Amino acid sequence: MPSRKNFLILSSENMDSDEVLSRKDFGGSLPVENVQALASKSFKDIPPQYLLTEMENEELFIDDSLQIPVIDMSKLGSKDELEKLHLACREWGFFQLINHRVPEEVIEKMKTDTQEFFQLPLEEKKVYAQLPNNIEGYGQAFVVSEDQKLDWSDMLFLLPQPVHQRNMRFWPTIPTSFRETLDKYSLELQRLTINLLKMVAQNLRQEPEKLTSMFEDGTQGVRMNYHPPCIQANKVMGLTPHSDATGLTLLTQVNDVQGLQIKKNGKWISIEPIPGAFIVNIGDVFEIMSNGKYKSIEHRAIVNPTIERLSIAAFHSPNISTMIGPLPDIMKGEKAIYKTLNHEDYVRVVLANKLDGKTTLDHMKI
Ligand SMILES: O=C(O)CCC(=O)C(=O)O
Repeated sequence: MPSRKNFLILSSENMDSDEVLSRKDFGGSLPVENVQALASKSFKDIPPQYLLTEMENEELFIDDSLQIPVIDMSKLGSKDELEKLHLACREWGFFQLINHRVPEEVIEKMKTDTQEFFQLPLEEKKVYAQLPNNIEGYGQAFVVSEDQKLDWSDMLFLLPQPVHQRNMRFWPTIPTSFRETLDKYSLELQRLTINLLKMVAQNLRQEPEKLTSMFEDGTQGVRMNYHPPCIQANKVMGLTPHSDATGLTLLTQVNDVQGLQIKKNGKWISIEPIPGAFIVNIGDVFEIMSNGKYKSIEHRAIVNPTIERLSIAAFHSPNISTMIGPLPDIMKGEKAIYKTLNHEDYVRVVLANKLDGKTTLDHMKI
């Protein structure tokens, strides 16, 4: 059996890329202009596709008096911390996770390799550009029509888990450590997700193994976001308001530039990341599985007028054989408020729509 490290190398060298690409595809995103390149040009007016409408601009009311809960992973053996986690998932859908045991050097290396990748000349990054009908690669996600509004950002999206389905075609080789770095980061975050789910299961009165088995061999997508600065930052959006269509997201802010905001009681709250913590959020799949008990919250990323902003979001979903619907054990006889779909059909619903608030959940409501 090849070791994990060897597997990584074998994947990149031996996989026939046509073979990988001919796997069941779920559609992709239309190609759009590179925003980093656009932002480096001097232009008088921001291209109209990026301009927020007046209504979107009015919606910028921010309440800075609140912060999301902080959960200490090392205390989750105690009833009080477990209750705090339950409340965070129910009332906030977002929390910061400290003492999570992912080694600091693994996180820091992931951050520096991501920064180095986005600093490469455009032509070098384009080697990993998205291809038609494929969601992985360098570009933008969720562009489904020629005339939709665009985000002021570029991204590199990869699917590191399950390992045997990795498409190394899109994994950068510069910086030279990138592949190994992402391999380590991906594995640590997958492990952390499973450990966190064991705690979540206790709170939902679920057998932990029943829940975790759905996420073992599950899908993990890692999206590295790059938001260039914009002189008229208040006229553009780094990442459109959306909820995550997946199960559980672990987010790292790469550099010290604030930008993430979440919607609470109709107002936007700016998140202040705690150094070393992960920002965790409940995704739509979890809201569906918990039949609405846990909340998948709308969030967005705003742009800084003078400094670039980078973040890394790791999305965790159940394995592809899991049906997406309310879990019978959690419902205990109550009426389902969401439909049940097979996972592949669910992914198609997600990718057919542009990123827009909670549209996926609207499609899934009964
Ligand atoms: O950049 C951020 O802080 C948020 C990223 C995010 O929401 C996403 O990638 O889906």
